Amino acid sequence: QSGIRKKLIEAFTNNENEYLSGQKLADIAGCSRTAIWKQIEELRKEGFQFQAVRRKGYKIVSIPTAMTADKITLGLKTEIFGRNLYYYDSVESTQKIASKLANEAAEEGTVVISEEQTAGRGRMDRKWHSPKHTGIWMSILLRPKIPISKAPQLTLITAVGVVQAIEEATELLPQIKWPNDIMVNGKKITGILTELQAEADSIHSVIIGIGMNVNTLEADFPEEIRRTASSLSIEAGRTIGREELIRTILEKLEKLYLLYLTKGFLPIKLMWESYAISIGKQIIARTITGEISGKTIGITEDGVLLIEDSAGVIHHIYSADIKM
Ligand code: BT5
Repeated sequence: QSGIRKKLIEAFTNNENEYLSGQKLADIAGCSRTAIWKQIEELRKEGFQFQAVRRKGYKIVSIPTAMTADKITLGLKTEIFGRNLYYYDSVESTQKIASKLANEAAEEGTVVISEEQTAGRGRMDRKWHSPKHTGIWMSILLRPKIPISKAPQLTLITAVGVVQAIEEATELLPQIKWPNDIMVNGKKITGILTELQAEADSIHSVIIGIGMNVNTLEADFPEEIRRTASSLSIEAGRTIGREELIRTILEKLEKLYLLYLTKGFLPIKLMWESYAISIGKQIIARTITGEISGKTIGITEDGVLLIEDSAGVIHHIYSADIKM
């Protein structure tokens, strides 16, 4: 296996701008085409990116580049966010590590980043696809002194920060789909997961998870999300440096978080609304108790979505998936 792998990498690096057919690669490596195909899938999982064209074969697009904790923190202009940073090559989920750190009294602003997650998760135990070297898989530990009922605001604050960071790093115009999706050209680029540990009504810690597809290629996405997901590189047509983007996200988020702690949610609500896609649109909200369809009329001070149905009844939506 490792012999095939070595010969494959050699063949691709010696023929950088050419397509190599499965048969040609099989000849070079002295194995079957199935073995080549399997090995290419393996390399893809590790962050190698290939372009596959029918009848021509494969071309290597990029080799994986790992970040380092130093390259991320160098030049980071924050006081709290990311001052304490844990960087991993591969983990099950950065959320899991961050919540363990929270219990070990890690300080506010602690950040956990991994090149890959083998069990990345979304809301309600859904899967979050996190292939190696292609994205930003990051969790931030916060300890805000706010009541539990206000915790959903943190998802909205994060969404605003992520949008601002993407706007600074690219020419793209990202939009927020309530509550936790960042979309570009109608496709999901980033998902946010806010998890909290609390006792009675006091928050012990909040872990904010951000999963951002940065340099993911279409082929990196599993079939079931290929039509709904995209990455910054696909939409912008170029590779985006992840380290700088992480710094920008942390800087934007810290500013918004401090603004929130001193001035409350209102200034953030206004920014959030200016980025929201779904306001004023006819949608279907799928909640745990059933579906509600109607027109979105905005969010409340607490970040709750308001939907007006055809009978004019206004529904408060605390948690749902939105279909437009
Ligand atoms: C989310 O959940 O969108 C929250 C995702 C949070 C991921 C971060 S990564 C760092 C931290 N560590 C973790 O383990 N998680 C956090 P939700 O709204 O439930 O959306 C999940 C759905 O998005 C899945 O069911 C798929 O349909 C789709 N999906 C999965 N992976 C995706 C990807 N990479 N890009 C776009 N869509 C994806």
